[in-house]
Order: sequence, then C-alpha cells, then structure tokens
Amino acid sequence: MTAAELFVKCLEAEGTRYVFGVPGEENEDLLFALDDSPIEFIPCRHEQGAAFMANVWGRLTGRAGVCLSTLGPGATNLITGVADAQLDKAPLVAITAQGGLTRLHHESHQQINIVNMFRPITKWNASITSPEIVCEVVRKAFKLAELEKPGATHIELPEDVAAQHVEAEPIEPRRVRRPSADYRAVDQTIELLRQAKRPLVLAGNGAIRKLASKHLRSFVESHRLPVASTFMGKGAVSDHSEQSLLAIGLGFKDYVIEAVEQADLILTVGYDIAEYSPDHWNPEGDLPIVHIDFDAAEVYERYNPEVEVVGDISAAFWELNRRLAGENLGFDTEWYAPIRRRILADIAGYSLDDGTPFTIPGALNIIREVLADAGLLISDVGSHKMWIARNFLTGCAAGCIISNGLASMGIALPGGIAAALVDPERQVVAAMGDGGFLMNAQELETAKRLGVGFTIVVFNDNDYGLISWKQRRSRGRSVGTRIGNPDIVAFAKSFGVAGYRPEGTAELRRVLESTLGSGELAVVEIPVDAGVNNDLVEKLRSYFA
Ligand SMILES: Cc1ncc(C[n+]2csc(CCOP(=O)(O)OP(=O)(O)O)c2C)c(N)n1
Repeated sequence: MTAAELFVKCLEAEGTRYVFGVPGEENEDLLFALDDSPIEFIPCRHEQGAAFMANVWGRLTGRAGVCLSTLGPGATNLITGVADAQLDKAPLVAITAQGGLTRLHHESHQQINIVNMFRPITKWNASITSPEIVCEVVRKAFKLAELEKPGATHIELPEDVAAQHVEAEPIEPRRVRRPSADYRAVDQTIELLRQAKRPLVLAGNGAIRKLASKHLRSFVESHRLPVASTFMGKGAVSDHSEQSLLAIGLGFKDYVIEAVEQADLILTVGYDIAEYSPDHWNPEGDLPIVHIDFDAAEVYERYNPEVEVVGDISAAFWELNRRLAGENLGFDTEWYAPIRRRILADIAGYSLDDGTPFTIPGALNIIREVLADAGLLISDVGSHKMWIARNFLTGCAAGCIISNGLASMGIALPGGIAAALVDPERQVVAAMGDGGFLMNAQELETAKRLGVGFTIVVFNDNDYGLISWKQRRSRGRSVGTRIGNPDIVAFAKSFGVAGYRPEGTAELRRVLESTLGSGELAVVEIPVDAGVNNDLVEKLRSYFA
C-alpha cells in the first residue's frame, strides 16, 4: 500500500468520521485513499471554514476533529481555525500537503516552511519524511491533541512520500487514564473549605470537559456554593440551579463581580487564563485561590493559588464529595441569592414587546424560550458574544459554545455545520454579527450540499459592533467600524437556503419555532438597535459608582 493509504488506515483506527478540507494537487494520493475509505471527505469553501468545523467537532465530541489543506496558500488559510482550537483547548488534527522532499531545500512553487509556521500554534507537529513513520506520527498527533489539556496538532505529508510503498499496521489507540490529584492537595483544599464562609466556584473551559461538570454539580449542590462560569465554562453548572450566578467575563464590572468581591475563597475549576485575566477579577491579587485543573497554574502575578489540585477535575470532585459526604461545612448559603436575583431580573428586563425594535439581548430571550434546553447555541465573536455570555441561560455543559481563547470571528457558521453533523437531532442555533457572518458565509454552500439543518441568526447592525462599543466607551465615538451588507435574505436564498427577516418579536418566535422544529437550514436576519450596548455600560457604571 502507499503511505497515503496507510495514513488513511491510521485515521480510521483513530475513529475519524469526517475530514474537512480543500483539496490541492499535492494531496491527490490522500484524497483518493480517503475515497476508498468509510471516512467522508467534506469539501469546504475555505480552509478556515474547514478548520473551524474540525475545531467545533473536537469541542463537542472530545475526539480530534480533522482538517486538511494543500501546501502554501491552503496551509496559510487553515491557520486561524487551528490557532483557535489551540487557544480554546479543542482537540484538532490539521493535515497539510507539501511539495516532494527533493524540492524543499530550494525556492520552489508554493513552498513555504509549513512545519515552522504551525509550530507556535500547535501542541506538536511533524513532517512525514519517510513512509515508515506514518503510524507513529498519526498516533502521536491524535494522542497529544486529545490529551488534557487538548489542543491542535499538525501533520505534514509531502507529495512524494505519500506515493511511496510501505507495509505497516496502524498503532492501536489505547486509553490513557488521567492522573488524580495528590492527597495532600485535597487535604489542604478541605482545610481551606472548613475555614471559609463564602467560597465561590469560578468554572472555566475545563469544567465542561471529561464529565467534570457531573461531580462539580453534585459538590456545589451538596454544599450550596455559588458558581460563576467563564464564557467557555457556561453550563458547567446549570444556570437554572439556584447556585448559578451565570457568567463572568465582561471587560467591565458586571453584577456578578459582587460575588467575587464578597467571597472569602475562590475555587477555580478548569480555568484558562487565556480566556479571562485575573487582573479583572483579582485586581489586588490578594484573593485566596484553590486551583483545580488538569494542569498546574500558569505563573501570573495576580494568580498565585494557595493550593493546586492538579489532575483529573472529575476525580478531584469525586474525592472531595467522598471525603466531605454528610459534613456540614457551615458556609453562609444565603449571601449570593440577591446577586442571582439581580442578574436574572436584569436579563428578563430586556424582553421586548412586539413592535419595538430588536435588540440582541431581547432577541436572545426569545431564542432561549424557543430553543430546547438540551439544544446548542454557538456564538461568533462580537458584541453579541458579550450578550450571549451574559444573558443566555445555559442548562447543560456544552449547551453554549463560545470561542474566547483566540476569540476569532467567523467560527459560528462553520461550527453550526459541525454541530449538526455531530448530532443531527439536536436543535442548533449559530448566532453571529453581520461582520462574522460574511467572514465565512461561503460555507452556506457546504451546509446546503451536506443537507444539514440548523438555524443561523445574523444580528445586523451594519457595524463591527464590539469595536465601536469599546471605542465609544473609551473615546465617546467610533471610527473604522461601519460596514454595509448585501440583502442577507436574498443572499441566503441565492444558496437555496431559506431566509427570513422577521418584523417583530411574535414573528421571530414563529420563525424560530418553525426552523428549529423542522430542522431546516435557515438564515434569520435580525436588524438590531445597538443602543443597549452603551446603556449597559452606563447602567453598570452608575450601579458601581
Ligand atoms: C478574525 C477576527 N478579526 C477581527 C477581530 C476583532 N473583532 C472582535 S469583535 C469584532 C467586530 C464583530 O462585528 P460583528 O461580527 O458584526 O458582530 P457585532 O460586534 O456587531 O455583534 C472585531 C472586528 C476578531 N476577534 N477576529
């Protein structure tokens, strides 16, 4: 068999179902080998779209999503989605082609050093310089991509190596158990909990992986601790639970910060500093912190935990639950209820009457009503992300996907395709701004061709809204943010995709009930009044004055 055929056998052994990509001349052998395999190659319309599909596939399944490009321009196009997976801790394997080994030492057509280019944005990468190493390289790429903390890896397959003959068998993937926390770290945590009156859990991205949320939930429910989640930790503990204080992470003070200010111990769980800097929630650097995570804490001036419980998060909470079963830790249990009530009342206050102009938080309240609790909202990046994080009540782990590490625009539409492939029965809404929509709108064709069904909501303010929001806060006006748009409904229809522009809240509710109920692929344009953005800033400024 050829090295390309062996490569595909290795992908099969890893359980790969889809390879998202754009073909090139230099990966012809691999494409034909894929054609002879049960793995489906999904031609995408831009490599970035392919990488985002692999990224969201990885996030939702815990198994590496796979994307593929040719050499040179295909590989450079892949970069944003791969870097996003790396910073957001999504398991992803990127495969790129390369020219033959005999032309890599000199300047040649489309040849750039892809391995060097991908190195800073991956956990590990390698070029397959000989057919004998195919099995090891593929196994290592998947193993490292999926190992906590997950991320991106990259494999380069040069054209001439792909065609060479080889006889070998894939290395069978075997399960690696994650280490459990050291018992002294658990002891110390229990001591700190026994002294605390108002502990608070800060649940991050890691708290929704590897069943961590199951044991975390039972811990906070038994001992009635409040939980604030970062944008990527949303749903670790259900926002319907009395313990949830919803999300933390705006760049300015929001109601939830009062809980951090009143807490006497912070337990961070699966917290990624890339997502939300401690400078925002621990400005004096003096809060006592217990760090519970798969990895040791990053060194950071304002984040120097008293204890680091390093190992499997789920196992750490299982152990804490076991050791503290039946014990009354004597926490104050009423202090955070007013904060939760304030947050919920604020969200409800954005509900719109029929006939009033749409706002993002108003529309989100309708989406929340219509979308099943077990459904999924994927956010793009922009002002809408802030509102989704802050206002969208999430009932289950991975019920709301937000990119907040690299925080790249353009993830939501391709992400919706991946989500619909992961679970065709699940209700999925991909919500984005007009800016992010047109960054990867070409993937509407991919979605249509695949026959996947999900609802794309485009909040249209003819603006790079988050940037003007920020500029107005700091300078009172905005520059370089105004944009125009095509007729979004007509644009969707030109792809053969249903398009809607509801006139009021009642019509929006009807449209969403119909698209989510039928599972049709649809684009719903919601023209929005962005005045609420600055109103929120003013409201919170006067609240905290
Ligand atoms: C790929 C990429 N380019 C630029 C940015 C910087 N950025 C963050 S939000 C934003 C504006 C987003 O505008 P839009 O998609 O219309 O959403 P809105 O803010 O209006 O809700 C920009 C330009 C980014 N995060 N990612």
